[in-house]
Amino acid sequence: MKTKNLEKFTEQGYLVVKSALSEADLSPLVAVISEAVDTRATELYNTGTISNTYENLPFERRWYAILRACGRENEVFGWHTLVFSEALFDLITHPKVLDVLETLIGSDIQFNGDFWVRPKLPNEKLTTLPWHQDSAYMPDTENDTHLTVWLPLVDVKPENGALQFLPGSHKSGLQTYHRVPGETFAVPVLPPTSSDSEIDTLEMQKGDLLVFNNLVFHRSLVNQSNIIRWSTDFRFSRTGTSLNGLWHEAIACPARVRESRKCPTSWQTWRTQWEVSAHKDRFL
Ligand SMILES: O=C(O)CCC(=O)C(=O)O
Repeated sequence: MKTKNLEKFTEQGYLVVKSALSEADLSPLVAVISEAVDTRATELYNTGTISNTYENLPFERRWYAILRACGRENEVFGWHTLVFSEALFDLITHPKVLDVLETLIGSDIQFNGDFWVRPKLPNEKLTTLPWHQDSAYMPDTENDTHLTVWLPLVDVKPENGALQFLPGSHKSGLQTYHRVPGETFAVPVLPPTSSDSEIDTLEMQKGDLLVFNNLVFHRSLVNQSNIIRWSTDFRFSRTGTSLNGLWHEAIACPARVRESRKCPTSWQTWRTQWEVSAHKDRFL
């Protein structure tokens, strides 16, 4: 499994591991998100902004119903502070997640501090991301390996905002990017040339794990369904890889050490790092 994973990842720049996590592994984070939604619904109800808290709607529908009732369908790129929790830490440092990473980068692994929970709303422009390489948005990272672990919290199909990849596109290195008026994200000056047949559209079930590197081209399709495509993602690298003053460096921590193959960082330690950093004031 180790060699096969590595071969595929080296060739493609990404890898999907089916059924890597169980319902029980994911449910504590889903509970944290649901609680954040419930808190916000109660606040909006108490201020008279909404007349229904939609508490009977399922996870994949409730937040969208609340936003629609407020007249605010376009929300934010992702949630950060709202989901900061022990459940999140436990998932980031979950042995099943780190076991997959270990097959790719060895057993000295650092969590880079970068995490998001993404409520990708129906027909939302902000979260419909163009072709990009992550190093385009992470200065001075292109000569190192930075891995994103991406976990769907609902089943993902092309209709509800799947990710697409261009296999092997990492091999040409980081392209030049520029800003286009009206676009939120910088885009490659020369967009990747590929016929549609080369594009890999990833259908994923809840429990599957996707890992991709910082140079592979990928994009996020528009969510054309009427449910929220909830997902979460975290970034990692080999311990000691420079984070070059990246915005999340202050909440980076060791996630696995070779000797014990255990996580040497406790939730309490990570929470203290968070509390002294400016992160909680920076993002939703
Ligand atoms: O979750 C998404 O829709 C986009 C994720 C992505 O492109 C990234 O993490 O670089």
